Amino acid sequence: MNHHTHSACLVLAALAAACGTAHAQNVVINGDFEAGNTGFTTAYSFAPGGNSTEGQYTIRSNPAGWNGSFRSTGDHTSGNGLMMVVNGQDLATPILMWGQSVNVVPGKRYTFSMWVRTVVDGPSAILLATINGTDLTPGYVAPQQFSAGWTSFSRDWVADAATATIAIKNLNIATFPNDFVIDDIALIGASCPADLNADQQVDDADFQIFVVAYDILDCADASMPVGCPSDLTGDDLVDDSDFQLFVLAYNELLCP
Ligand SMILES: [Ca+2]
Ligand SMILES: [Ca+2]
Ligand SMILES: [Ca+2]
Ligand SMILES: [Ca+2]
Repeated sequence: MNHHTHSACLVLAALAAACGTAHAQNVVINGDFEAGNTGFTTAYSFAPGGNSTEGQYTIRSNPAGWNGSFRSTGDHTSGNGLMMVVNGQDLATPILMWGQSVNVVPGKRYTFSMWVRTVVDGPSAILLATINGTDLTPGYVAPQQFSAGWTSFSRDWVADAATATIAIKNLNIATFPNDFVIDDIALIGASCPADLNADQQVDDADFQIFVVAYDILDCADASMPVGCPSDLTGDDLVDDSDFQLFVLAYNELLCP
């Protein structure tokens, strides 16, 4: 492999740390709703004054008071911030509850996550996130009890383009109760997955680790290192598609 870019980057790093530091960043805008009713699209109806029917939502610091049946809870971010309060709709087909397009790095692995809390006891949200048309299965069935508190789920996704168009739907199409709040929607890139020995560089030492896993191939093989870290695409195989991602990181040398 060609190392001329490596030495250049090392010189820059020595001079000014110009090659960056490792930091996992959420690329979703206003995923915590602290900026209010902005930054996302939805097919639900915004009803800030109060809830009169299914299919409405608002952005509030407490679901109680918006609808007389909704329980009182703080948001997930801080306990005092804002959240999206949703009265699940009763249409035959789930509609877009929350959507946003964000910039991502092609080939990079991301983790999508969000938080939900049921505010009227009974069958509640079944949340499914879709990115660029790919369903991040399985959908998440929220606990039916308010007493379960805030719960979260996460799903991995490998960027197939420079833009991620995220669409979150509630698959529960029942009228009642199907009432819940959501908060802290996130899409966070893996900081440096090809750095297999965790020294903040992707170099020959990592390549030697990768090659061993590549020769084994199957993550289910007993001889594969625990967790199969060389499977950069998350398909339970260490093959050419992982090698292509590894090479991209190797050419960068330093972790972002
Ligand atoms: Ca919040
Ligand atoms: Ca409802
Ligand atoms: Ca390394
Ligand atoms: Ca793989």
